[in-house]
Amino acid sequence: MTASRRNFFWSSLTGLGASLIGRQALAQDTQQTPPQPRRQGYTPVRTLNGVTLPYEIKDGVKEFHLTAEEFEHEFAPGCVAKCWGYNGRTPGPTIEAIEGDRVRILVTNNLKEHTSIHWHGILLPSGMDGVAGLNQPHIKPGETFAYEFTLRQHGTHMYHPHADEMVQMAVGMMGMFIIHPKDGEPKPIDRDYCILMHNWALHPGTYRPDPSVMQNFDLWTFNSKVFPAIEHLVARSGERIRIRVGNLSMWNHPFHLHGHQFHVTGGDGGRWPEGQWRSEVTEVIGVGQARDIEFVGVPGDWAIHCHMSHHTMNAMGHEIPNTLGVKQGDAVSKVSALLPGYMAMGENGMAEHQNHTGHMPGPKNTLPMMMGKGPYGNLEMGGMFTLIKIRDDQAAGDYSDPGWYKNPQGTVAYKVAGPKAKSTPATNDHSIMDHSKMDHSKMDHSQH
Ligand SMILES: [Cu+2]
Repeated sequence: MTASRRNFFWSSLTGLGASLIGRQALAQDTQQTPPQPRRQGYTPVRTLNGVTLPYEIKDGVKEFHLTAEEFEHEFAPGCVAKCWGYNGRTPGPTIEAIEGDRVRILVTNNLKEHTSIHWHGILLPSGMDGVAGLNQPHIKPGETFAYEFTLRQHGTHMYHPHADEMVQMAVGMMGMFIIHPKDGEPKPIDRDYCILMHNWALHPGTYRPDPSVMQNFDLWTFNSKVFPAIEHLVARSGERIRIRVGNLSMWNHPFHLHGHQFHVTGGDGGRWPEGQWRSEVTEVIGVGQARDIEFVGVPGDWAIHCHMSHHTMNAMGHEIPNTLGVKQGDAVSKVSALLPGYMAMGENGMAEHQNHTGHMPGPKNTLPMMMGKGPYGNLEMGGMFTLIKIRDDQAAGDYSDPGWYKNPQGTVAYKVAGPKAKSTPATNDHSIMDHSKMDHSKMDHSQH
């Protein structure tokens, strides 16, 4: 991307408002994940916005089938790209199995170049490790290869190509491979979620992720979706919740959960003995690592996000003039007349930008930097951000959206003083109501 194009906040300006990314769009996506009852002594993993790969048992072997192919992927309504992945999706379907299983994974290559799959973190014979040229011949277009091995471990693992890896991963080829312990777990898990983190150089107005970018990415994703198109996590108060987080992006991500102290309980190396668990609120998930966090649910709506603040934004300019504290007067409108879609950083910050989406024209096929609405106003987030909604009355196994949390009376931050009559308002925000005078404990936020 050229420097001049980087000088614009393209992303803030798209004509697509956050309002379009409403509940209906989210609900459709949610339906892709079928209800998953507890079976075989473990709680099946739920892949946000994704699916689990079905299998057939043939001669005692669990046989899975992955097809590498190109397809159109939607990061959020209004932003699609030609991506590569498996079985028509990125990340590919989650492979789920049990320690001791013998698995056979058939891999068909429907790409126009060769590929292979490396089973990241899995103990197996050298010839099954998937590094094309080293462990096996490349899988050429139209060919199907079989990988077959016995699972000798449990834990949170990943899969990805090891042929033209930089390109193939940059455009979406990756997935998770979860192995449950054969004898169950001492502290059983009630909700088991998995998230695969990635980054994409999908420059505004383009339709193919750019594999050459090393640092300045446009989209930061959980399971190849950006907030607010990322499914919420849901749980019942007191349930034991695990989130398995893998990272196949180009950055390390400090994964942060609000409202709880979690334990880091394992990852690539399986579930650690309890004496090795660490109490944390943020865990850095390094590139190529997987980490499991576990916690007991506390009622509320709690944010879950990467703590690199640029990773909770959607596409933005990286070489923009910093105008914080600078009175710009009518300069912006004068520049806008010459350069449609121009916007500078605001004098008082950037929060006002979310309100411009929807009524200012922007480039095609990108997303506003800041999106999402909550019961009290704009969330001003994007990228690697979602919520966990924990409720006292959420039925076991029910993953439906319970609506916004009804805070008990007297437990919401409240205003005690306002600006003096003559001072300048801090923002020209025209969409946020003054919620401070309302008693939210009696409101039903599920209708928002
Ligand atoms: Cu991050």
